[in-house]
Amino acid sequence: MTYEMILVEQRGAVTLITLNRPKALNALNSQVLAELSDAFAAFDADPAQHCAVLTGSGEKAFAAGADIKEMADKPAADFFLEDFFSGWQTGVVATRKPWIAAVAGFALGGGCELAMMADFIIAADTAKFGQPEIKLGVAPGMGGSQRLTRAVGKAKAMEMCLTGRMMGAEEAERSGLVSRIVPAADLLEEALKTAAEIAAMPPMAAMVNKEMVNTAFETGLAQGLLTERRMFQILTATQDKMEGMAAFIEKRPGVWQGR
Ligand code: CO8
Repeated sequence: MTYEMILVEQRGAVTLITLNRPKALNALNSQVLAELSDAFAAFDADPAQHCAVLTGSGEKAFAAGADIKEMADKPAADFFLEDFFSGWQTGVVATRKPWIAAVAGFALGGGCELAMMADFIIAADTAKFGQPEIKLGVAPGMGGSQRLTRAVGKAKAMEMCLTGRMMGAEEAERSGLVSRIVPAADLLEEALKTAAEIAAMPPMAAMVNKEMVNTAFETGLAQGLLTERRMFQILTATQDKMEGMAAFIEKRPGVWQGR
């Protein structure tokens, strides 16, 4: 697939995906979704790629939301019949390998929701998160009301959804929405460095750790603890577990097979 709205490059074992519609503040339309879905599927399928970073082009925005111009005249029945926005679940959230959102500037509406689809968010000090859909007469449609509430709790999520107010980087870190804040000039370098660190881990263990933490986010404690134990037990059957423990005992770095 030829990409027009995103850029994809490989930096060693890290795939860097950049939303590339800076004039529209990287607004997310159907073509962006199709291209992102293709890029994430290629990343997941490539045995040499182990972590990805998604970021926005331009300093102003990660993404200013779903493309309002694409939705403005669309009949309601089409939204329903196309199951509009469901492709984000199958095309982006379904990615099995770990990926990081590197957010500078606006992450609004679908942009905030896309960032929250990542395994974690590293924010520039310029980042601003918000769910302003109410001002357009609608509501979040790509997970905002659900993931934001789980991430920052009911009080802040409710206030943000009901007023559309934005949350700056410091409040986002304090509230648990982002893992950490870095100066805007260092954002990409820091995100790529963290991704490279993850990419150097035993790959199956990285995928399982991702699945476990997501299970904590998405299910109850009893189910989560059972899943964790079973996944842990399954990982003990991997060559990388034998290698990892032998390497520790022999005081040398592990060499991973990815199985
Ligand atoms: N969609 C399309 N185009 C956009 C979007 C967007 N979400 N955001 C910005 N743009 C475009 C502008 O139209 C403008 O284009 P042009 O130059 O051709 O007029 C260009 O980007 C630059 O934007 P501004 O001139 O507005 O830049 P400012 O610096 O003045 O303002 C803001 C920046 C505050 C970010 C402002 O652009 C803004 O408020 N954008 C919209 C934010 C928003 O409301 N996002 C939520 C969108 S809805 C959504 O994401 C989920 C909807 C769920 C609906 C479910 C339906 C079933």
